[in-house]
Amino acid sequence: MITPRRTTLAAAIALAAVPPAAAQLTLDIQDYVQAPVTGRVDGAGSNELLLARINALREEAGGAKRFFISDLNGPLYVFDKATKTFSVYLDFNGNRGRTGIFHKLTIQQGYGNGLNGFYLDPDYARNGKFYTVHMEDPALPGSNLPDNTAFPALNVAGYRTTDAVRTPGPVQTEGVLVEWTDTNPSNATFEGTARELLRVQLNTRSHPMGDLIFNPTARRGDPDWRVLYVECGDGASGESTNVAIRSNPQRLDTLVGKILRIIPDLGEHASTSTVSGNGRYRIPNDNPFVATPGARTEIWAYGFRNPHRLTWAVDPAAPATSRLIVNSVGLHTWETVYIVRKGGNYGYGLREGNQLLKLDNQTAPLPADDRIPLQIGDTPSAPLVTPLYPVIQYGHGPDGGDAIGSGFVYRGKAVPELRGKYLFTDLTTGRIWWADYRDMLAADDGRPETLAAIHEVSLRWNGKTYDSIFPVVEAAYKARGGASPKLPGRPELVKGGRADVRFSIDADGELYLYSKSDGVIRKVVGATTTRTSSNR
Ligand SMILES: [Ca+2]
Ligand SMILES: [Ca+2]
Repeated sequence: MITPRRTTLAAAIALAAVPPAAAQLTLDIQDYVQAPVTGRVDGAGSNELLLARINALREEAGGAKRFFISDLNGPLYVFDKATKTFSVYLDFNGNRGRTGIFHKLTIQQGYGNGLNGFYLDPDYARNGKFYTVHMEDPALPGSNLPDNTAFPALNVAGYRTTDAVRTPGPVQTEGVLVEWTDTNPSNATFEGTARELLRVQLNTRSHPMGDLIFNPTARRGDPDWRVLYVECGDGASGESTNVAIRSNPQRLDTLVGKILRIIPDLGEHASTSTVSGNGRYRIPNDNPFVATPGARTEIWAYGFRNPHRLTWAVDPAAPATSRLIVNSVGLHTWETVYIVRKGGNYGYGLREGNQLLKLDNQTAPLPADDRIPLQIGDTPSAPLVTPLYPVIQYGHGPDGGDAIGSGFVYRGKAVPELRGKYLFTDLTTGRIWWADYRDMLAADDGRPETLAAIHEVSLRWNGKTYDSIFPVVEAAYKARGGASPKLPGRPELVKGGRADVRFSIDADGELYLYSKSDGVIRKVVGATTTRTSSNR
């Protein structure tokens, strides 16, 4: 029997999937720079055949001369904008036969393994600090201490690892959060020290730990100043047929399937926080579970599958509407964007998108009593909490995509057409959509059936217009010598291969697109809106 609520939900999904005829937005994109090839052009292997696994582009506050660009395969570059040259700032890849820092870095399998996360301290220009997350395979040979042979200015004396935070079930990898302090932040080389802050066990190579972000609106003296948000994927536990680990994203005594909030610098906010159990960072007193017995106090929000991209949406004209936004890759049905609330339970692996996720990993309508028991340890307990739902979702298949990439609310000056719009990518198809940020705020209403409408973007590159960036990436992959007949990626994906494209922003809020498949960074340089009589 179909309840009225289900009818409403179905209608809402249909509306979200097919927005009414609207203006067509076309982005003008230009090639910006090609990253050095760190993969293999011969088309062999899995991750190896991605030409350069660019995974972050960051710029220091007030910066104008350089970017920091990371490649999952190991290098962290300083990129000189004037000369368009890459300098290796650090190389994390110390696998057998490589000269980088970490012998146990794992890069071969799992889309997000390697140097996963990188973010500059908001005060980097003065304190030289930045933070990285990389993935280690404990079974790989060698020490898990950093090796400074190739980077002798990295002082490793006194570096100590931390005990990995236990995750129930088998362990394949560990996510490692490290704080780096460069004693001279103004040059393109690293000289200084490093400090391991946190090490988290993950059940598989999928859905790792990775993205990091500071609140860009926080200023010295604010509670969020230099407070770091870290996302940790569920290690594929939430879809596991092993019921012993399936509840890991819901369990408040684990760090997987969570967004964490910590104060990395032990000297910051000392009077309003406590030192973590491992003594390496601080826990803000206003974290939501500091008073919950048995809960990990680092947790800010929970119940995620692969919340691999974090961004702060900032409207300079309305700072109070700033929100932390997370994009999470779905299982079989829904790709999602969430507005992150303190202490929120985002439902996975008991919900996917705005639906119930059953033990057989199929989705179904929400139950009449839409509440989930709090879980600490093996057994669910009281109290019951109502999960929070996406503000954007799109389905898998020809009308949608496969795996959501990153997104940003545009706050730059160069392309006024984009102001107030949240633009995001689908990793595999290379499709790009936008949503009105006000619609996203409105959809953050506790009602699963209300979602922000999304509108597909077309792209203009080298004088031609495209429905997605996929053919642009494919052409560049081939032009750079890539020999694989199809872009890398599994055949069940919509187009057979992955454009693997994500947005990033510079310090001015201008948008860039980067792809692992072709290793090219492109810039959004303009946009036009044309009125259409029907949606494409
Ligand atoms: Ca330096
Ligand atoms: Ca809603």
